[in-house]
Amino acid sequence: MSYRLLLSLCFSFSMFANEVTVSATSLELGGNVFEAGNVLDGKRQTRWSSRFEDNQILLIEFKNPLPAEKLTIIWENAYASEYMVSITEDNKKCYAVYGTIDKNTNAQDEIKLDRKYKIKQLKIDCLKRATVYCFSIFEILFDDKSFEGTIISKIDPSLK
Ligand SMILES: [Ca+2]
Repeated sequence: MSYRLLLSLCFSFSMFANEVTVSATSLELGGNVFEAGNVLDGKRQTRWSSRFEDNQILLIEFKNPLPAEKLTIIWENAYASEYMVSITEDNKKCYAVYGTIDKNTNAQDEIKLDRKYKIKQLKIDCLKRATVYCFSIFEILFDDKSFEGTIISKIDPSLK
């Protein structure tokens, strides 16, 4: 393969590769071990974990909108008994797509959306903890698939 061809292949790959920023209002003590981006890294053993307080937010922002009509949230034992999920497609209109006030098991939640969304932002408002510990999510899937691309993790206590 010629150097020029390789270069153009790399260039076109980078044009299509997606990038995501995952922000959380807090992390459990232990810092980066529990960073927010762990919910999209495709590994079932890594997780985001908040500090041990109610009302935490996880915000996922895709550089290129990700089309999906089903979300799967894989909770750790420390799940949310009350939480809400919302989506924006164009950073303007916000769609509340799911909410529960009586989740009583850490079983994964499979959320079928009412249509296919071009997800620009996905926000999970974790309102009430099921345990005295944190909110913790192993992985989030889109149409049963893991995200593929670059992941940036952030802590942003000012998220609303
Ligand atoms: Ca993970």
